[in-house]
Amino acid sequence: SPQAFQQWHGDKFSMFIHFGLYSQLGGVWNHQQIQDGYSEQIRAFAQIPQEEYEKLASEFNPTAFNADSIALLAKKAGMHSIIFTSKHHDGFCLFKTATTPFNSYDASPCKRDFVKELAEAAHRQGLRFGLYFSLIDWHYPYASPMSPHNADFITEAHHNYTKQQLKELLTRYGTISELWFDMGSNTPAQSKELYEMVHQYQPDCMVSGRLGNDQYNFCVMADNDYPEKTLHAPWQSAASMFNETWGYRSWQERGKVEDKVREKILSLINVVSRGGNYLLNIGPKGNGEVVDFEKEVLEQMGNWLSRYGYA
Ligand code: FUL
Repeated sequence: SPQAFQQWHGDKFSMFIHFGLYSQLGGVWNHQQIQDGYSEQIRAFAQIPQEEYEKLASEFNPTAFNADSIALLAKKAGMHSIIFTSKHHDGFCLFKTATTPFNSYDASPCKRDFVKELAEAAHRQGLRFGLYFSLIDWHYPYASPMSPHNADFITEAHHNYTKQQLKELLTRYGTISELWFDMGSNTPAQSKELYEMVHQYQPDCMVSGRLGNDQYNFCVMADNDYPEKTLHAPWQSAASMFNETWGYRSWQERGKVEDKVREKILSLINVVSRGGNYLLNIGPKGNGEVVDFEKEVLEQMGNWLSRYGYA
């Protein structure tokens, strides 16, 4: 609806969070820095066997993950919503689900539902809350086999599995502002079904273009990409702090906070002045702690915005 669009468009600046089992590795496997590919996809790039990767679930206990302080940080940064990786390509669910034991509540000592924690914390801060959801799944046994850059097709079993998880996500956590589907090779019928399902449970939820087959409420640029002119469809640019990764990378060269603040403020202005929404990512460490550098960048962006009356 036009109202849902207006509301979403009003977000302008939002926080993306990539957090999962991969955060514990921080871009390192077998004492080696894995240079190829994004660190959230380390399972594929380092060819980590499934059993080894599953062990990470039994060690996952991010005691420093504090949803309230993350929501507060987003608010201080002048952001209006938070989009969280409910499930990335590795298939590990950061929420309690009946569909698979491979989730942070059942497979991990922490027994936590991070979607719930963040949804509640965001809503408490008056922020909107949305979900990233990967349409490829490297853990689900009846999906197409792992490939770092796409599945050949989505099997019917996998599509049904997705629908069950989506129903849980859309019915248990209050209002979901956007569903950031990623990396699907859906058939037109599969995309349409998911699109309709989202609106059945959450009429005002905005669906990302990466669902495929023109079933969307807003377009997403390629990763870290900006259009060269004003677009007239609803659109969003999603950016990581460093182009190389979205998930935590322990050995990332970060440079100076001031330089990053300037770079990201220029991107924010570029996007928002052309009518887009800017989604800026943080990748907390495996223990759940927000990287100091990223925290400082966001705080300083917020200071700048409030100095000019925008936050
Ligand atoms: C991409 C994914 O493959 C990356 O891992 C990341 O999640 C980015 C935001 O979207 O398509």
